[in-house]
Amino acid sequence: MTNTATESLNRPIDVLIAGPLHPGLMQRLEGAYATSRLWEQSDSRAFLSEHGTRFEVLATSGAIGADKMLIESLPNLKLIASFGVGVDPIDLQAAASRGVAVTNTPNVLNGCVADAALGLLLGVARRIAEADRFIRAGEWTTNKFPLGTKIGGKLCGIVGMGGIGREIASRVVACGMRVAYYGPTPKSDLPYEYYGSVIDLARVADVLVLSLPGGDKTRHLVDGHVHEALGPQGILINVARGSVVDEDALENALKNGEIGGAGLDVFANEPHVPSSMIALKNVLLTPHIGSGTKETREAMAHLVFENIDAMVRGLPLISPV
Ligand code: 8YV
Repeated sequence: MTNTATESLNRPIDVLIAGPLHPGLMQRLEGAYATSRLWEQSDSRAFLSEHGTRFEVLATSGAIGADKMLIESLPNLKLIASFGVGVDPIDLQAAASRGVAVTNTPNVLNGCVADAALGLLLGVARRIAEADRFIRAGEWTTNKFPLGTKIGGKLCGIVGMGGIGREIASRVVACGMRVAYYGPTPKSDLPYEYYGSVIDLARVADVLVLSLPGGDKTRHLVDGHVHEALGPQGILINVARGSVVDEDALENALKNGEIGGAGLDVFANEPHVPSSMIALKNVLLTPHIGSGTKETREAMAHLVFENIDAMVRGLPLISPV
């Protein structure tokens, strides 16, 4: 437990850090507040029952989350400040029923997640990782590398047209693609064609890019029927959440040539990726790096800190969920 001088606040406050966060954020929190690192406690349950009443703020992330048990073991909790835009591992209902506010880090990561989606799209269509392996294996001197797929002129179907989806749209348009999208409601300010179901969008799309929130409502939204609709030349890109895709069905679709290829940054059981998926040639895999640039992670860390600071000062939260 560290009790240190405060950076900029009106009253002492205890912050519980749920798990290892961005190092700069932890340093800043530990400099400004009385903090405890939950994951370093030898018996976290015993720690929470002894000290749970102290904490008004829980700092967590979209990977670590906050379940009902944790929220209920902090009776004076006022704010869950999460690092990341996705809040699917946070029990929002448990937080709301206890009057606990939740903040996340939207918008600051839109550009980098969209860059990662475009990288995966080009990587799959132009077989970039495969081409790199081809040279390293010394194959160029004896073989011709197989042709890729042109993305210009093709239709990119975006599932989830929030801040990230919009950034993906502008990037693929710059590559000469056409755009259509699916989401809960059409957006009147966008020139792209709207589809009322994922399967209808998959039928017309050459590439389907997933940039929607995870959680119960979107679980396995992309199943075997959607793969079939996307078709044998189709490419699936997922920068959203692994839970959105039926991973077994996707593996079968890739194996049987029901879809052409996939670029995946997120998985059902991170950080574990099934070895059967790793063995497939027509899939490009990255370890959840969508927001993973120094600049964006710093901006996310700053926003977490600013939300906590706003709560402490009694000011409106900057990015409430
Ligand atoms: C983060 C993310 O890597 O923002 C999100 O929802 O998935 C990523 O930006 C993650 O949440 C941080 O742990």
